Amino acid sequence: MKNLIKIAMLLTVGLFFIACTDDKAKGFSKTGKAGNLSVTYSSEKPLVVGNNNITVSISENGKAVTNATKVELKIFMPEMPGMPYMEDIKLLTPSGDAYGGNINFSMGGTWQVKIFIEKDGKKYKYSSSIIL
Ligand SMILES: [Cu+2]
Repeated sequence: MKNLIKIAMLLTVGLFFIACTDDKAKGFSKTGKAGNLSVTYSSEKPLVVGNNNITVSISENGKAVTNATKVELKIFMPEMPGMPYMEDIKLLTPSGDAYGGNINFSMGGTWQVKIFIEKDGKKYKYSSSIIL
């Protein structure tokens, strides 16, 4: 009986630990289409007001696109009553099979996200939005 209690306690502590670490590890990721390209933008950490390290991975027919000539990330918030238009634009740099860069969300709210991709002389645009 004592052993059963011990096992139950260990399991409880173990599950609690897993739940906590899982929560901390939970970053951000969103996927969509830009023409025939599949685009994912993600962050290892949850998105925050301020600086965020964003990774953009692109694939075509299930294969990673590593030869894009340009990958640009733009975030903006339209003008609102009492608030000017805000934006941040970054040219992303190749990093492994993806493209990375830093983007700054200057405040909480809904941000429009655009990713402009140029590849083999063609231009693609991915549109998304996030709520901070
Ligand atoms: Cu605003």
